[in-house]
Amino acid sequence: MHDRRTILPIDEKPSSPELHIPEPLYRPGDKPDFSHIHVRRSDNLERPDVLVDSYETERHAGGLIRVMNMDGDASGPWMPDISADTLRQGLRSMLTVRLMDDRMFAMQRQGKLSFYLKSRGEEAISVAQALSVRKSDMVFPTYRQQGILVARNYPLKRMMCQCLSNAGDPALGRQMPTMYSSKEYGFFSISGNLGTQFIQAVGWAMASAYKNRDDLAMAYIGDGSTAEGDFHYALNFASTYRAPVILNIVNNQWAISSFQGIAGGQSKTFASRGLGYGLASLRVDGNDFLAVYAVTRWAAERARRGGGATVIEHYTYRAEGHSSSDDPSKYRPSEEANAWPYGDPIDRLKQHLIKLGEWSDEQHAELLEELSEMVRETYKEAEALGSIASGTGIDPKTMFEGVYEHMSPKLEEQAELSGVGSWRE
Ligand SMILES: Cc1ncc(C[n+]2csc(CCOP(=O)(O)OP(=O)(O)O)c2C)c(N)n1
Ligand SMILES: [Mg+2]
Repeated sequence: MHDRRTILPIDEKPSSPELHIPEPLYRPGDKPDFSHIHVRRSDNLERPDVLVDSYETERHAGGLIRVMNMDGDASGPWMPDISADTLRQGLRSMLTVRLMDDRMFAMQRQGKLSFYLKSRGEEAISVAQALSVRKSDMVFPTYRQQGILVARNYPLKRMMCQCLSNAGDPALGRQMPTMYSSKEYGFFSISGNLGTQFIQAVGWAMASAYKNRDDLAMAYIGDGSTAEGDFHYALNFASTYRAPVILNIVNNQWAISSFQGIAGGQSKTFASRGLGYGLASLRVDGNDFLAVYAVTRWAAERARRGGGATVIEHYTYRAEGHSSSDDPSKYRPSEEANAWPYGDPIDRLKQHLIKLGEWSDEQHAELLEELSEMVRETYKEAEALGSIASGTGIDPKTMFEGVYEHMSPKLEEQAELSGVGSWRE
């Protein structure tokens, strides 16, 4: 049922049992060619009633829901009802994320922060989804959805301070950079342990339903992390208890240096996994802002009307290295991101707005300048509060506080030995 053209083809035709080790199509030095991925306007996938039986979404799980073509024209059954103002707001948030990512990555290279993770190429997913659910809905993100905080107007300076592990960091340097957390903004603490957020989100959604609330949870997982047990436990519980949760799989083709085939992506789409658990499952062009917005609205309405969870696979491409600790030139051709047939999400939304007569190249250039200046100035203010290069300004004593009501004797001993003080009576 699924569209093989959008999955990496299996070239070899085995004649006897042999261990299949999936290999990406291209390695450094190869010329990437994705012409086997046939980019159509859409797969003529209808927009079913939100309370449709899950098996009615089989074609949606195997195909690809799209609204915009590569020239920025938008049409079809999934065309969302969205104002030009909201689209411009989305564009602004996506650009802010990209500029902030570039700035923070550069500062990591200068030794001001220990680590950074960019989301280049994936900004439409976090931003469009943040705009398509309510602020009271709880998000359980991975480290690549900084766009949700930006779209929810979380202070950029606070994000930067967390990355700098300085006195303005709400986590007081206890978390890794980019692992944000904010109850007020409905942004559950990011966990470095992959996969955990899926089960946490389902549990939160079950509690929401138990209390007869119509708040939903929105969870994220990467293609690679779907190979973990947590992914499957979460789908099973979500299905059994009809939890109001949106289960997003961000298939950006890579899990650090492992390509998505290693997580089983060569034989079946990631969205199709939801069908086996009786969950509505949709696969969407993750670089198409309008399509991401539309499928999320559909899934949110389904959840709020008692239809339970939806699995959404966002088909996209991680346009840069995994993190500041990664060197992608070791395992994939450097031109691969440019060869990706679904383009860049920011360019595509910009093009669409221009086609609508709601934007221009001049306005875009002005916005870029305004946001670059804002990011630069905000960073300066953040760095003035300290960094790992100049001193974080955080009292080392805080390392031992805020976790346990009563410190264990072992911790007390460690605190004393490290010279930060004594908690003993
Ligand atoms: C349980 C666990 N296993 C392994 C890791 C190391 N690790 C961190 S990120 C990553 C790759 C994840 O890839 P994917 O799920 O596709 O997400 P992406 O980074 O592409 O968004 C790995 C293996 C980890 N943090 N936690
Ligand atoms: Mg990935």
